[in-house]
Amino acid sequence: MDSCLFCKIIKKELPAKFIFESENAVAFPDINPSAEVHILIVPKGHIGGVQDLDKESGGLLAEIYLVANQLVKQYNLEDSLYRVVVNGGKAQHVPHLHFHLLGGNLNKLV
Ligand code: DGP
Repeated sequence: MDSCLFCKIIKKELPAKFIFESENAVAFPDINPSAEVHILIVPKGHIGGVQDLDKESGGLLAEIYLVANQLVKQYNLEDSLYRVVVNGGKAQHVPHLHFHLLGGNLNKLV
């Protein structure tokens, strides 16, 4: 979607340091981190939010959680604290589905 911030990042029209990239997803650090590790895992295709998922979304969701699995290991979060958080509705500020991977000091919620 032309006006979407995360679509622009995915198309590399706006800067972000990709930690992970595959055919269907990217991961990059949150610009305003709420924890020591705060990474956004974002499907490349434009999906507004959880409310836009359907029965066809299962494969993509599995892929997203396998990216989270890989990053949890990469950042040694298994024995630390971590959360995978998805905001929606008025709690979601960027209207392109994304998964926050938060690790380390989890005092603040996103
Ligand atoms: P949410 O409230 O779940 O929609 O969170 C959106 C997150 O996106 C928020 O934690 C800040 C982050 N964010 C917003 N704009 C940018 C950006 O231009 N670059 C990066 N890396 N993160 C961004």
